[in-house]
Amino acid sequence: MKPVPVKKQQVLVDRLMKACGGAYSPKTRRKYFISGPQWAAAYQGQALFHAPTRQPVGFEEVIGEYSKIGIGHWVTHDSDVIPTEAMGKDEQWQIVESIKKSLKKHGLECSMVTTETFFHAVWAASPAAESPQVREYAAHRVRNTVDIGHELGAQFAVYWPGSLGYYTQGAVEETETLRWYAEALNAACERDIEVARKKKRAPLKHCLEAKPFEPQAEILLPTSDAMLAFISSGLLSHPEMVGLNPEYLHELMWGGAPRAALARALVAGKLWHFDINDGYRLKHDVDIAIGLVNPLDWLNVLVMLRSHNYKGPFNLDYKPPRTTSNSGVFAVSFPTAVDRFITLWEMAGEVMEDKIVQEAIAALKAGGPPVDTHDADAIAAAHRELLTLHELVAHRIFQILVGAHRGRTYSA
Ligand code: GLT
Ligand code: MN
Ligand code: MN
Repeated sequence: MKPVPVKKQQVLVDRLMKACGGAYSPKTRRKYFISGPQWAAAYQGQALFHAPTRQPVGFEEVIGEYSKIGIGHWVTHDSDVIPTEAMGKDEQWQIVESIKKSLKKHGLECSMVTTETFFHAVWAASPAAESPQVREYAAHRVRNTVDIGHELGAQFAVYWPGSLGYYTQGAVEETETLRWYAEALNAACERDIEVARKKKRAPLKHCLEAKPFEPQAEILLPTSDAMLAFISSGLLSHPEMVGLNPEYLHELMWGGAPRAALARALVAGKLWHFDINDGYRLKHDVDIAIGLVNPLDWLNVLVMLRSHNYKGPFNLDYKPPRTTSNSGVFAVSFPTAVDRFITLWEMAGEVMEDKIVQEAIAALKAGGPPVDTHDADAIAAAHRELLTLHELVAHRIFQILVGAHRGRTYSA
């Protein structure tokens, strides 16, 4: 193949995108509770060892492009759209007004708002720092996010306390820091109760998001399980208002099984919001798009969520790779991520309805013939053949993933 002139590259990408086929219409995409973060589309590819590879984009463009794709919900950090120095001031409310106009114009809803408590220098010692001034400022920022959330019509607020921790031990006393962090959440919940009453709206659902490493070296709430313990620790004044926003990759990062982490959130009644993406175990937060690394695991995750009637949002918290261009973000990254999600979601429905899977699981639950239930050897013998079904079910789910259940074969 000849070198591709710069002028022709975008056309080539568009043509191959079309050739991929299998895209859902924007109308179909809008039927799912999928949200697109401002920060994901606006991510410029920068990192500690990486210069940006893309130009900045503002909320107008992101909302407009999400609308064209068929992403029905938009989410944001306060600081993604409001300069830190304008927080809580008149300028903030002017920006919020123009966001409202833009959402209305493009037919999107804001489903979630989140406070940035990790980027600015003020958070160097975390939002629950020793200095009461920092903590008062943190309370101000989360209260302000609650105000913005209600103004934009959001249902959820998310908190990612990734800077709650330290690099060096000694100065930070962990129990004290956790108490101080709880105070910030309490401030948010108390403000929420007030504003919701005034505006005659339901209070927001406040969701904690864990990540096991980054940006602190040691993190005080590193997993969703740690957060469940924190919610029921007695430190929160309104634990019923606080739940979880697990992120698929963040559970993988510490070596956990995302499905099991979600199960623990489900049985606690705290699975309220879900960040969807993909990546690798025991690596940094690579935020790859859903299904590009672990499609089979994702299929199983969605079977679980469908069978538990999860109705919360699926938030596309992933970072388009640095190799993708500005136009590629909206032409390739987001539509393909949405379409893989929908495909996996619908496929999960097929798994649930599959006669072979159903019969195998029913048989496993029926068990073997009655034997003495105090006799381990007899019980094992009574189930010897039946238990092969575990592997058979896994194989069947793989067949559904690759379409082999419909007779599709893969050979020359
Ligand atoms: C940050 C983090 C994400 C969180 C965002 C919400 S911030 O990008 O890595 O996983 O969801 O604050
Ligand atoms: Mn996330
Ligand atoms: Mn992440």
